[in-house]
Amino acid sequence: MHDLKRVARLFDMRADLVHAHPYGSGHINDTYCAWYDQAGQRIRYIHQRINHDIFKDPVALMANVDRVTRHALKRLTESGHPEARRRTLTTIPSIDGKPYAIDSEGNCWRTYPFIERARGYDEIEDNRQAEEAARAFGEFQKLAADLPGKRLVETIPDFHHTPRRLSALEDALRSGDAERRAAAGPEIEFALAREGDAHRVVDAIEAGRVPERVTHNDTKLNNVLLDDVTMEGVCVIDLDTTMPGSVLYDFGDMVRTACPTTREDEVDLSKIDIRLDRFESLLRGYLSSASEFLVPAEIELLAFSGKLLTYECGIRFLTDFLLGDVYFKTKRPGQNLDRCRSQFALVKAIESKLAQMEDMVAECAGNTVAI
Ligand code: ADP
Ligand code: GN1
Ligand code: MG
Repeated sequence: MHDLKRVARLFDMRADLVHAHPYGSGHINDTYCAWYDQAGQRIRYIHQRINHDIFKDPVALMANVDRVTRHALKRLTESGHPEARRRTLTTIPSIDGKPYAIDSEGNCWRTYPFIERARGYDEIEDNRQAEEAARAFGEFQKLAADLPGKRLVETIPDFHHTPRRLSALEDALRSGDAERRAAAGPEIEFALAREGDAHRVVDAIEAGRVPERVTHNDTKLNNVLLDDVTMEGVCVIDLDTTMPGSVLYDFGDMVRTACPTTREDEVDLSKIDIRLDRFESLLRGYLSSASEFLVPAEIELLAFSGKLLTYECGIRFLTDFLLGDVYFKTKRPGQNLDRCRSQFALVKAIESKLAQMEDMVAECAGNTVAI
């Protein structure tokens, strides 16, 4: 737990800190919910320490976030949206007017208003939630599409370059712990056997068939907050990886997190399957906002992207397990290996239903766009 009183003093808060506590279930940053008193009214904010072991240039990252959120707010206010500031993250400036503040230990902090009456779901409860979340991510991509100015900075280079993720696994096999390597034998074999899949999307991007766009790149379902009452997707959060990418990375990660029958670290692999009804809801929601800008090559790869991103995430958990759990936060020993196993079980489930998923894409896209 950091000293939040000191953090609060770095920002232009206009209210007094009452109490702060760790918040959320993110794997990367240190997030705190902080209650403030403003002339007798209690309001809360999010203070977040950016993990600078993972994001090497937090200042450049915050320049991205600042550009994207200002652009979103401009569009929302221009359209007369009555709750524009609930529909996008907005940064509270530091006392010297920056969208972030650096503390005396060199940590980079940011502060967001707390988005009230909404929450993110680690496990989706029904199809409506999946549809609304996917629609919100599609809207986010649409909004980012006309972001003015230069290309956004790549906050983590090659973030979704699956072949390079596989190379990183091969490096970890050489340098990682021998005992852990022995424990993960079948998973290592599984990962290496699917090398061909790893290339499919990056090859399509390199060939110019799939365009580079500004994408979110971390569309885990708990990175969109859904309204407590209407279930509408109100605000896309966790913008650290918003940068040049492919819509396939975004849609694929939605499939990975919305469609399985279990949690990301489920240990009973017999319970893991992919829900096709949920996949259909995701598709419907996503295409309702994204169909107007998607090109045929992107649509053709939508179902496959679910398999790819699940495979890639499994590789990343496995690599981290071999390297001693240095990247993803863990709550128990072996959690990254459990996460890897569940991702690979999901890959298998997707493989067995991929043809059906592809038919669903063709049908749903045929109803919404002319391809
Ligand atoms: P991480 O990169 O570690 O996943 P996130 O930015 O996703 O960090 O934040 C962690 C959690 O904090 C989110 O899953 C969400 O529950 C909550 N959260 C983050 N920002 C806000 C906000 N502005 N309003 C309400 N909740 C938020
Ligand atoms: C991390 O930050 P969070 O918890 O939303 C990770 C994603 C992974 C996800 C797996 C910057 O997401 O890429 O898919 O864990 N974020 C980063 O749960 O690496
Ligand atoms: Mg998150």
